[in-house]
Amino acid sequence: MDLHGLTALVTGASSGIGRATATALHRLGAHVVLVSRRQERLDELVAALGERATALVLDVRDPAAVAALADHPQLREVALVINAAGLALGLDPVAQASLVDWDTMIETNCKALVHVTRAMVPGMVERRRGHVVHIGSVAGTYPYPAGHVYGATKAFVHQFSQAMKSDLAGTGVRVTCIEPGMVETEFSVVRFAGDRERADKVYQGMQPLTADDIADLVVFAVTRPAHVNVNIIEVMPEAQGFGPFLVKRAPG
Ligand code: NDP
Ligand code: 8X3
Repeated sequence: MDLHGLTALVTGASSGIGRATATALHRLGAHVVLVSRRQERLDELVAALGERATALVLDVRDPAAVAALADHPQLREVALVINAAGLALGLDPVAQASLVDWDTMIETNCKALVHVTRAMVPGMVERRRGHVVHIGSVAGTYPYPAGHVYGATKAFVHQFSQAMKSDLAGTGVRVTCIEPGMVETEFSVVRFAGDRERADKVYQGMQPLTADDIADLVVFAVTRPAHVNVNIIEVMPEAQGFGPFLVKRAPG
C-alpha cells in the first residue's frame, strides 16, 4: 500500500523497533517525524532517509513538549502515530527492585504514551482519519520473575489500547497494539544499564525476533483497508514459550 502524502509520528525512532518502523513507513512513501532524546541518532537517520524525514528531539516524559506536538507544523495532518518509545529497567525481584526504575518505566511506558496519544488523537478524530499503534509486550499478559512493573506497564498499554478502540469506533481512527516477545534491540542493554555482556546472554543460543519483524507487523496493520482494524497482534520468536506455574512446597 502506498503511504505517499501521509505523515507518521514515530516515538523511540532512534533505535530498535521505532527506528525500523520509521524506516519501513518511509520506504512506503510516508513523511516520518522521528522522536527520541538522542539527537545524533535522529540526525543520522534523517541523513540516511533523505527527504520526507524530520527529527524532533524530546523526552516523551516532558508533558509540555509532548502537548506542543499537536501544533507542530509537520504534524497538523498526522495520519499515523507509532508509540514505540519505552523501556524496561532492571531485573531484580520486587523486594529489591529500584523505585527510581519503577517510576521511570511508569512515566515512559504509561504516562508519556497516553500524553502522546492525547495530543494527537483529537486532530485525527476531527479529520476522521488516523491510526495509533502502540508497542505493548507479551510481558503485559504473561508474568515472569522480576517482570513486575515492566509487565504491569505493558498490561496498561494493552488495556488502554482496547479501551481506546471502544471510544474511537466509528470515528475513522484505528488503534492497534502489537505485543512482541523477545526482540534483539538495545532493549536488554538498557534494561541492564549498559552491561552488553549480560544483554547478549538474553539472546544466546536462540533466534530472537528482529526490529524489522515488528516493523513488518506495523506495516501490515496500517495498510489494511480503512474498514479493517487490527486490534492486537501477539508475536514471539519460535524458540520462546511459556513456563509452568511455580509451586513452592513445604520441605519433607
Ligand atoms: P530500544 O532500546 O532499542 O529503543 C527504545 C527507544 O525508546 C529508543 O529510541 C529510545 O530513544 C526511546 N525512548 C526511551 N525513553 C524515551 C524518552 N523518555 N523519551 C523519548 N524517547 C525515549 O528498545 P526497543 O526498540 O526494543 O523498544 C521499543 C518498544 O518495544 C518499547 O516500548 C519496549 O518496551 C517494546 N518491546 C520491546 C521488546 C524487546 O524484546 N526488545 C519486546 C516487546 C516490547 P532515546 O534513548 O534516544 O530517547
Ligand atoms: C520485552 C519482551 O519477553 O523480554 O517486552 O519481556 S520480554
